[in-house]
Amino acid sequence: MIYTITFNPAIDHIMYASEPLTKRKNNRVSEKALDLGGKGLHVSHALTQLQIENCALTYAGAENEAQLVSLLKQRELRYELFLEQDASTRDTFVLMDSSGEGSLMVTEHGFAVSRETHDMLWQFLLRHAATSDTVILSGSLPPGYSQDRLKEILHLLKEKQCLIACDFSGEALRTAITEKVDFIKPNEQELMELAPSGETVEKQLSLLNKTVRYVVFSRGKRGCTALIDGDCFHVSAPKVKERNDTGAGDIFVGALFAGRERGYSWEQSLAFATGCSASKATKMTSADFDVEEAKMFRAKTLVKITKGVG
Ligand code: TA6
Repeated sequence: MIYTITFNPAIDHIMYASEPLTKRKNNRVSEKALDLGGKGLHVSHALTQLQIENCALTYAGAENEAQLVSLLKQRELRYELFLEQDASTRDTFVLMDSSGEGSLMVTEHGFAVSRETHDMLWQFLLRHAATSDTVILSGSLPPGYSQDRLKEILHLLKEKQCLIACDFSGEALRTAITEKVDFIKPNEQELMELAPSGETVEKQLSLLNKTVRYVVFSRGKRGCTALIDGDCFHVSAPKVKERNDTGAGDIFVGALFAGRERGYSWEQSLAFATGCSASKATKMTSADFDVEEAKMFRAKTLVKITKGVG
């Protein structure tokens, strides 16, 4: 079983302006959509689309629970909500235009999670997580959610010997590394924040790989570099007509672990994930991708393998 954990879910309001977005002007929306927001929920969407058994675990605000549940059901996710009373799940606004220069995302902080609600998640994992499970923790932490609370979750999952994958940034990413999780996926900004200036990317990745078994360095439309058990995979992404890059990294993570669940090699899983992520970028919403289109993009993905980091 794969569990995803979303500490800070969101409701994404996606708006498309037919003219280039301009400050000090009333930019008219020609298309809009609502979608699930929060990285772990997107990972679960990818796993569900790919028929991989999974359960999305997420904190949620009780005030607008119905809105989030409606989106979870639309995407046919299996989920467990850990409700915070007198709180609302945050909104994210994703603005795009015809310029093709990517999306502009504006995200609220979200609600503070009480000790009681945190304990509900911890108790659920104590009862249900098993050694053969993969647990994917993604996205930002809620306001005031301490690293100690994150460590409580990670320590429990390590005691259960689950495979722990973290798609975090900032302090949470540092915690994941010091806690020696199994997988991280830093992007360029996150890698730069992690390591002292002047270190080459290859050196930084090698150092991380001494602590974390699987390190995937995400370069967005330029593909990724993955260090897996001493091998280095350089993956180039196919060129696509981008509509909305939001969620592409999350779909990559979901498809990567879907590939592993299907018994694909790491090389095959990385290429498959790249194809799915590329398909997502061609869609307007935060999580849609087309499985058949992904296979076509996968065929255009190149993977070069070198021993160590070359
Ligand atoms: O990765 C896409 C996304 O999950 C959007 O859906 C939006 O909700 C935002 O990122 C939330 O990011 P955060 O890092 O705060 O979890």
